[in-house]
Amino acid sequence: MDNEKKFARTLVTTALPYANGPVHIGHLAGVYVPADIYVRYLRLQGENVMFVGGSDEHGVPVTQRARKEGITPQQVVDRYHKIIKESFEELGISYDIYSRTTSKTHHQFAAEFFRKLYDDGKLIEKTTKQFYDEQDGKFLTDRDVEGECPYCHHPAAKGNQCEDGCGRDLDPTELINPHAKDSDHPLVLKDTTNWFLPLNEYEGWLKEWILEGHKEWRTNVYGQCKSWLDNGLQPRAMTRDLDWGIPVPVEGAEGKVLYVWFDAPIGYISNTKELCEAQPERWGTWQQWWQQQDTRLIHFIGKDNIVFHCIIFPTMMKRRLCDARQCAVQRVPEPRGRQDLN
Ligand code: B3M
Ligand code: ZN
Repeated sequence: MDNEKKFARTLVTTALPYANGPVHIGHLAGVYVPADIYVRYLRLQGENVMFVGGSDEHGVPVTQRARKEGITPQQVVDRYHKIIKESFEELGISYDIYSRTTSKTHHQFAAEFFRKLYDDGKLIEKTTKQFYDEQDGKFLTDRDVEGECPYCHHPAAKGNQCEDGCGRDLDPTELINPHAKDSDHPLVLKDTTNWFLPLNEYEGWLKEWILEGHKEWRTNVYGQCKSWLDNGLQPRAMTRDLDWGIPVPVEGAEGKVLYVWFDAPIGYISNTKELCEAQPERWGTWQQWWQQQDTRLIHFIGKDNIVFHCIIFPTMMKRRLCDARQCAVQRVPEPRGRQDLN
């Protein structure tokens, strides 16, 4: 593995499971046990390794669970974070830190991360049309809209993807007979402004960095990245009209939060920070782990998470932490079996 280069430290992360249910055997077999075995192996080799995990406590999966159970999102994540953390402990997954994205450290760090991008003019402000439930007075996220798939005509495609049909990525406005997932409230399309990460501006860099620089990535990971890059990248929204999440730290952005796929990978960094601040003599600083050329970064993820870890997060990092990501070598092991992490 990466034999050509000597690294001073290795940071291993595991996908942050949504705290909307317990972890199951698929998660464990596909991500957490392999990561733990790998980390234990590195430790036995005398390597300086940090093993970082945590719960992903924002996003629609949590709000959906809260709605289903008639409790608040905070109650959902408190319940499941505890259950998940205890499962990992009982199983002997040897994390150096297992934290959560509702932690104060993470909220502050993710908000600052966004704010720096915003202040540096690295985000695009765009107004788009989103489905709005006038009865409840709120926007629906793409996943909360359902309808018939315009391609394969599956009757219950989700607004973001035809998950149980042809698998295509969708825009909710493409759906035939769009309606709210959990109610029969009529929907209207309404303008809303959000902030986008211009992935397209990074296509050249990503092509070089991934397609030339990381030929050692697992075949399916490399292949999926190549297909994304060949199809051309579009600006991607990093904020959402939702009431559960990290508030967008910009004046006039009330009622908007950071997109969960923006804040969750930042969780790897804020959890590193939390650990470094708790034991600086043992771990040093988070910057050493995330911004130095001699750090090796390895993500263990599910296959649905490839684009976020290989394209979006690196672009965020490049924009925010300058060229750090160019230095940290990232490997994404091929997930085994289905990791139904959603
Ligand atoms: N929680 C999605 C999933 O569980 C998401 C992973 C975040 S990793 C930064 O599949
Ligand atoms: Zn379809």
